[in-house]
Amino acid sequence: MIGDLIRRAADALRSARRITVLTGAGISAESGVPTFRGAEGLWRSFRAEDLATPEAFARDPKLVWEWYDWRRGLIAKVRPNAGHVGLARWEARFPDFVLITQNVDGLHPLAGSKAVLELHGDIWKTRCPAEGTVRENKDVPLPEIPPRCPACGGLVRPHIVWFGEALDPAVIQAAYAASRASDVMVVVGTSAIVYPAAALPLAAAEGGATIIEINPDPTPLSEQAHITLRGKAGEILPLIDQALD
Ligand code: BJW
Repeated sequence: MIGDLIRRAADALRSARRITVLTGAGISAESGVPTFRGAEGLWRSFRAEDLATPEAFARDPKLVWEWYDWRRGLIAKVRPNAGHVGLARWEARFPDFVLITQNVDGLHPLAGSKAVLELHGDIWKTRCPAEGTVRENKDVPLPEIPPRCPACGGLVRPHIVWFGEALDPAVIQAAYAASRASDVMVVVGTSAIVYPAAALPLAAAEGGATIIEINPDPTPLSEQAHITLRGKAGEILPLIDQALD
């Protein structure tokens, strides 16, 4: 049964001209990065309102940065898994391929993906709200919490899109354009409830794309998916890759 679905997914990919992939926290789960929702998700132990909103940062920047410092320490220890590596291979294999991720962990680039649309930012960058300057910062742990801008001395924030904040217009526009134009969209490891990311597969479906979902659990997208592969990204993506050869 799963073999038939893998073959159908591989056939769809082989005959597609434009392929778009949208990933979420689930693709990094097998690397050891916690997801947000679900039994062991971050939102079980932490309140998003206290940590992932601009209001939370204005109220208590130290608390917010301590949480990010902890997550950065955790992510620094892990490696990309077979799912990330499989998608990096697809970028090299398919001439018209776009990878969109909601993840901020940087594991796609680390696996070798070169062009990644990072919808929600990058945990390895800081932004100075006063100057708008974005800087790479890979210090683990951070030597000073909260960290300060080396130029103006003001507080910097994580370069991450929090709830209630707009996504970078250039990034979300590119993501919509790729989604609408795609013949196949593969949606991997996302609960598909956070907007506007969750609207991308819907835009792809409206544009006539075949939607393939890879997730061990059902999501609000599952009913609209044409091919549903119930399983872990690190197992399913290599199987599709083998079926493509
Ligand atoms: C596996 C697996 C394995 C497990 N293999 N799979 C429309 C309707 C309702 C609400 C809204 C709406 N439009 C906007 C909103 C508000 C809000 C929103 O969507 N809220 C919903 C929760 C209802 N959206 C926003 O606020 C966005 N901003 C916005 O819309 O601004 C408008 C605006 C315009 C102009 C001016 C100003 C404002 C911003 C959203 C930012 C989201 N940020 C976060 C937190 C960042 C913090 C951080 O990382 O440090 O990003 S939320 C969190 O959720 C994180 C993720 O990227 C995002 C998505 O989560 P994801 O990736 O789907 O993970 P999980 O945990 O939910 O799911 C994991 C999945 O993996 C599960 O399905 C598992 O089964 C699966 N899985 N193991 C494969 N091995």
